[in-house]
Amino acid sequence: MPEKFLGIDASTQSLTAVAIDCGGADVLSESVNFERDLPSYGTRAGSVSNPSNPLEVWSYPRMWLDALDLLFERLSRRMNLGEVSAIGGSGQQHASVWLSDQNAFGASDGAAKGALSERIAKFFSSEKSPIWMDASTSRECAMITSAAGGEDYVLEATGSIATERFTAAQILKMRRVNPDVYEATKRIHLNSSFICSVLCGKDMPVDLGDGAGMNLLNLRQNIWDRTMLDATAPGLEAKLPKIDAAGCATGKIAQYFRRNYGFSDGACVCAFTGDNPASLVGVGASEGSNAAISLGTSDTFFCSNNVYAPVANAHVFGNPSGGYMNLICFRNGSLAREAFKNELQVDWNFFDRESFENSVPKNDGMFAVPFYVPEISPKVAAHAPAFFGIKNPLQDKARAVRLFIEGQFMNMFIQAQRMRSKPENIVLTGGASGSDGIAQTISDIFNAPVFRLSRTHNSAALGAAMRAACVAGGINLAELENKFCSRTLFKTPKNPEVYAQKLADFKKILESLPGYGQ
Ligand code: XUL
Repeated sequence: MPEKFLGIDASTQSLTAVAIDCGGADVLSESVNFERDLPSYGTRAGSVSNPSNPLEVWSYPRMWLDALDLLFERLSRRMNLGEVSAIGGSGQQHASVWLSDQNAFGASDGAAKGALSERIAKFFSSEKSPIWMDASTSRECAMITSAAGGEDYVLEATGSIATERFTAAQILKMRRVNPDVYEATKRIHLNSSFICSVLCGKDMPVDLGDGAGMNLLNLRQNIWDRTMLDATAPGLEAKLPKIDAAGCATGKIAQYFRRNYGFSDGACVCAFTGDNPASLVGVGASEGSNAAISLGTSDTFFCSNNVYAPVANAHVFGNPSGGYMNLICFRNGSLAREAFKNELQVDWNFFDRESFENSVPKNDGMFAVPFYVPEISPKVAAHAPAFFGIKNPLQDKARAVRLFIEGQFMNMFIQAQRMRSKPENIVLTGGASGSDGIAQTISDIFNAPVFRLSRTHNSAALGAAMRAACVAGGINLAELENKFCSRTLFKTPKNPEVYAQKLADFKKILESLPGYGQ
């Protein structure tokens, strides 16, 4: 019975491996930080932005290759890589890698340790990879939408409206701005399928989880969408990898990794996915009515969903465990909470706990729209929080905090409902997930128990390792979740009835905001 599996997550800032031992429940992690460990590339937290146009953001695929060597070098000092049965993986979504030859990956054969980047970089038709932080393609989004026959078509076919960071807009921009690069390119990989192909020494497919982040994949039929291909660039289909529609494509690990890091001949590599779909698996939420809320710089809501229900300003991706996943990003997350805490001149203890102990949830006609910057979910113009039904909000600080947090999560609930998502369990992750007040408010608004993970690992890399154990090791997902994603109950609903009416009123307020949905 195969027991050891490796998950690799190629995120924006680092390359992380998580090894799981399904014999017991041991987990080992190792990571390479791009900025700290590979300073010669001059990235800040793994990316570079154009000083004369900060909307343009890229990274270097060559750096990712150097990181792969460094990661395996470090990992091989801590474990016997020969015992790994299969590798799964994930990558930051949307990033594209531009290659002049689809057979480039065989070039690692026979190379000595550390020579991966030198062998493969020769085949880059662009040394840069535009990444998800790039927002410079509004014009291309408008062009694609118009050529495809309108926003409704793009949304219905691909699960998202044309979106700046998505790969189609980045491809059209490359074709417009650097037509020579577009012409010279024979293969456009995603970060995920690129790293997977390197590990296999041959061209590997994209999966439905990451492929859905391109605005090119028809999510009803699981094929490249003819209309979207034509709306993006001529001859595009021939430049794209195949699609792993069944979610079970595997290859054998390339000779380079066997020879230099001791992987066994039989070790296989499963098609990689996006970091968000892999995280859905890694937090144990890819099956059943589970949702995860990640409270970070921006807040993210994601859940599995058997229904295909795309809406503007949220995304549908393939779920690695089958069906779909929904992802909604909220720009006004932790940064907004911090700005409001500073405005009130209170500390985190007051913001996270005391304010909730000194106020009660009430359906009293008082509301806060908690947006410091224009929000994307829903699309509204905003530059400061707005209060309704309360005259001097800043004088009752405890109530003001409660209203602010209620506003954030009533909005999240309303947006999730639009995607027909009504989770029965919620897993909280990220920096603010320890806040009692926030967790209780979420539990009341969603009328669902809120859990925290018992152990914290890189959830994308863990999810990728679990995928390898399922796909290549034939191990049951429920068994893996029991071992690696155990959760503890944090809060249960106490006041759900207060929010039933409050939510309906808050929805009307949102819809009346300037620029709503435009
Ligand atoms: C999702 C997105 C980000 C990246 C981060 O659409 O752009 O979450 O996947 O790596």
